[in-house]
Amino acid sequence: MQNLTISTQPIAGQKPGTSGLRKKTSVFMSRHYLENFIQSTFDAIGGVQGKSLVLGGDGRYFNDRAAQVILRMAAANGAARMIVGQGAVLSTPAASHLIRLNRADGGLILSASHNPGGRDADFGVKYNMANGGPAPEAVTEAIFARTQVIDSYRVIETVDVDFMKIGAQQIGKMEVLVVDPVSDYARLMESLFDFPKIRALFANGFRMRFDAMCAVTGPYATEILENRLGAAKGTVTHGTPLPDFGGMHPDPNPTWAHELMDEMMGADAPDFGAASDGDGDRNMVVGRGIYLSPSDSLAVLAGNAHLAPGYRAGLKGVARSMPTSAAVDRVAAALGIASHETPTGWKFFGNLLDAGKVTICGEESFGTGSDHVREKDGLWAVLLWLNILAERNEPVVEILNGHWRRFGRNYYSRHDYEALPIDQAEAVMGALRTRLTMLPGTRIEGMIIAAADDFAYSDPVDGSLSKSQGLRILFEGGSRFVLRLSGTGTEGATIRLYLESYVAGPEGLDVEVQEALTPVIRAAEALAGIRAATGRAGPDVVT
Ligand code: G16
Repeated sequence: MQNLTISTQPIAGQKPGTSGLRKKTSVFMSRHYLENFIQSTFDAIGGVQGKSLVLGGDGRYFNDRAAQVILRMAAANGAARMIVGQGAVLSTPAASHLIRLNRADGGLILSASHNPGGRDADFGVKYNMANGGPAPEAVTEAIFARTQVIDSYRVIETVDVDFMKIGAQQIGKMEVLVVDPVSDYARLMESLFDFPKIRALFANGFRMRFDAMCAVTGPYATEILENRLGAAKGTVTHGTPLPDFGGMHPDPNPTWAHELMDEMMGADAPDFGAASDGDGDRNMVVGRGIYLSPSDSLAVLAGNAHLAPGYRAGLKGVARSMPTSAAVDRVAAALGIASHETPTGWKFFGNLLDAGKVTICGEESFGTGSDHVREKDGLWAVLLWLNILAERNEPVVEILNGHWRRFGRNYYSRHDYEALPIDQAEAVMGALRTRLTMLPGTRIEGMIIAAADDFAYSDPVDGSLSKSQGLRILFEGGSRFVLRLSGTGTEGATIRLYLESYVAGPEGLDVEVQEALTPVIRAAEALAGIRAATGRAGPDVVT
């Protein structure tokens, strides 16, 4: 066993995006690429001497090889202990929980989330802090700065750790503790939700389909839904995690989870459907014959969370990312609690959760979670829905309609223009940005622009300022559109166009979504000209 210092050179482009560093798998597998990023991470957090870290990933191609390299580097850098999920697998929320449960100093999560996996697809690495949450911008910037000057990394030459063997092993002086990836997480879920009540729901014939999309949630969902809650065997489909996710695109939205959508919209559909993504932090929920937008799901969960034991004391506050619809704000107002608006990225919720200002958070990008961990949590959202359904004993469609009757409806959709040339996408953003100050007061498509800005966020806890977080065009009456560039892609640029229109009701609550949004869609094209500038006939993905 030899402790080596390997000379290296900076590699361009190792800048973490919305959620860690995501690149093509072949890029991560190229010489020194992973090692440079890991050593830079260790250096940027003040070294790992004597520290304990959690390590796991979503099981995608290269997950196990990368985990072996990281362990050898952690040992060479003096780490005291690494807690690793069996098979080097952990869902993102389970990793967050393990960091908190074991009071670890942080964790490394190997995932490109909802991006496809495989040798020709995507890979990613993310560093999480001692609170269990994604590193804030100050830390990711320090990591990036370090990648630009790195000249060596440390690694121990040794045999592989046996990732399948539960228990303690050693690499030199460093302990490697391989743990069951599911059991601690399942215990946490049992502490938050009324399992006997949900078990009774299933025993009374309630039928569900959970599409794990050949990704990491399979074992978690099978253990919790089928084994502990008594859902029928086969409730979980695509439940075996595969390195290439079986060729599926593990992004739980109506486009990519179309098998689930077809079943839920078909004859004899189950009562409730759900899907999760590559690393288990996203969720899509579907009722029989009805799709719920993530923004509506967040609002209903916030309004009904008190029905679950873990939230019976009420919510301290809620938070949503800026592009997420304002539906949850209306619930917060009714509950008399604050609703915070943050930039896109779960990392922005961390301070609010740590400071006890919010209990539940959510994003339009199919993420919902609470203060039980510091990541969004797909299965948690599904279980909270199940707990609510068990308490209310009403179909999903009734709950949703009742919600809209009470609060009004925020019609909402996101149009994605993917894989655009970067300069073309930046030109679209730039052109709209320069016009922002001139727009207020303009009448377009029968609506008047009330305000237009480039969203900036001042963190109420640490005062940090995050600028340029999306262009907002706000109309009088609550309609708006938002334009921003995705920070999670690995090819070209993706423009996200977020569209929202509010109807107070009682009339007009059941219009088809794209139809209800037509004036906003037209106004967005007139003002931002995405189709005109890119030559695209329309968006690639509509959610
Ligand atoms: C990540 C972040 C989310 C964010 C989403 C979309 O999700 O964790 O907070 O909303 O990306 O980001 P973008 O619009 O920049 O692509 P995940 O599930 O990919 O980790």
